[in-house]
Amino acid sequence: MAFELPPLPYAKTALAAQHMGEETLELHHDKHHQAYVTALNGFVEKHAELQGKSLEEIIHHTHGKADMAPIFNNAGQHWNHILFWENMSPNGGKIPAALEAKLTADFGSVAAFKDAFKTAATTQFGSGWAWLVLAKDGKLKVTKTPNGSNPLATGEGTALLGCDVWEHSYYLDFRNRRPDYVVNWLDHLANYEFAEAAMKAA
Ligand code: MN3
Repeated sequence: MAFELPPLPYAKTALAAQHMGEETLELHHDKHHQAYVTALNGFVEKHAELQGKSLEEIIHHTHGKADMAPIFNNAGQHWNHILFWENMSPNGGKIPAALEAKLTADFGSVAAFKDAFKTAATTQFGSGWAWLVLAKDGKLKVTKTPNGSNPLATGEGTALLGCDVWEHSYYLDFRNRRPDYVVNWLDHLANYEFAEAAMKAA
């Protein structure tokens, strides 16, 4: 069965007050994410060994194989964006108690977590992602990945939050100011309730 673009979990105008405008969501979801899904389906059609595999299985199967890099990139980006849409909310920015306690325990403070996340997001050269993961040792960690990679592929842990730092995610709203986009994302867009639920489920 072909992979499909999931609908956004909110209206395209829902995040405008938090500085992610309708035009950004329209292009990012309807064009960029759709293009990854379309390309992935094209690869699956041509590669018998991918047929019947889940998205996660395709990511593991293609990760680190040079000849399968285009397939990995599109599968990774499909997985990353499914999470990204869920990782934002019109009521974003509010950190629930259990996650706040865990962030404080593992980073020293919520501010220290945000500093680490901002550093990861702004030092990812070129395109990529910044992540909050629950690592295998049970600690929360901040990581970054280039292009379409993610913590599922690298085995760095369970992804709780992923922030897209490709220019297409912020250029219309923030121009070249990636640091401002990231700070705003952490303070006003990030769905920490989703992150806390994912942490408890892991
Ligand atoms: Mn993107």
